Amino acid sequence: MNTYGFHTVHGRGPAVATGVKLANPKLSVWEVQGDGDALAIGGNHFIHALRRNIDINILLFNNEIYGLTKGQYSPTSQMGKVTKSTPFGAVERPFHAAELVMGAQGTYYARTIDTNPKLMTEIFVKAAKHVGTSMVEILQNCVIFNDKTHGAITARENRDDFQLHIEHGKPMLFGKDKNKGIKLNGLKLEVVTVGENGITEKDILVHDAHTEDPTLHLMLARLTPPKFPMILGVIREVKAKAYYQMMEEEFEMSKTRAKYHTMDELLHGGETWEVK
Ligand SMILES: Cc1ncc(C[n+]2csc(CCOP(=O)(O)OP(=O)(O)O)c2C)c(N)n1
Ligand SMILES: [Mg+2]
Repeated sequence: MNTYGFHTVHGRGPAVATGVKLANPKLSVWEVQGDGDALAIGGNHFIHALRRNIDINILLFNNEIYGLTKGQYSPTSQMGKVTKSTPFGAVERPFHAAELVMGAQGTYYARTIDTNPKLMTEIFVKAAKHVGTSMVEILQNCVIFNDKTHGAITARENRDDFQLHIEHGKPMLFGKDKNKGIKLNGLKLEVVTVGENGITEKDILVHDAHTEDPTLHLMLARLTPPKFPMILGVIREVKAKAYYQMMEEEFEMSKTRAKYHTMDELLHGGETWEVK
């Protein structure tokens, strides 16, 4: 890649990316994080980069483990997971990264998977175009320390049933014959089959990524196999002013209210003395 970049302190990438973007809003800023990095040591920085809607793109590579340090459990490791630091199984409930995005009023959340570079490219392009913090979660395998952690979703025999690629404005259909779909039943989502029990395509939810209310986005992001397919694609993409835009507006406004406009005016604005 023909780009500038640098490594920062583990977990503090969002703080550095925030500074880079605000110092020069014309830059396209991309920040690469791991699940331990973004959701454990850097959880605080992560949520505020989302809440502030800094116009940066966060790529969260979620392999559900601390890979670099050789296999300790992370906040996304599944409950019961045996790792170097949980020899009898993890007793914590894992985060869905999306829960933090919605909880922090994030404006863009998409999920993709390492085995599908085409979908990944589409999502990255959309993230780049989004004004505000874009958070792309990439479900990633760690061959050495957490092999096949997303195996249920990627296995050839399950792929069609356990992956649903959603698109704004399109019905949420999936399966080999594209006849299974997601239906809203009261306050719950369920999987139904078109053509069975009087279900028609009209019963299937149509994806609205642009609605401000995050309720349904969160419900979709929380679905997991085997009961549901994993939802991939752009789940949430809503318009809101980015931090640097509001900062620039405030800066302009402050100039109209300012008592002094130049350094000279400031220096001569008060009582002055001449030293002889
Ligand atoms: C300030 C600081 N604390 C701890 C570490 C040690 N450390 C390096 S990588 C890592 C965890 C990496 O896990 P994750 O973010 O999930 O990335 P992965 O290696 O799995 O891609 C830790 C704890 C560090 N480098 N710096
Ligand atoms: Mg990791």
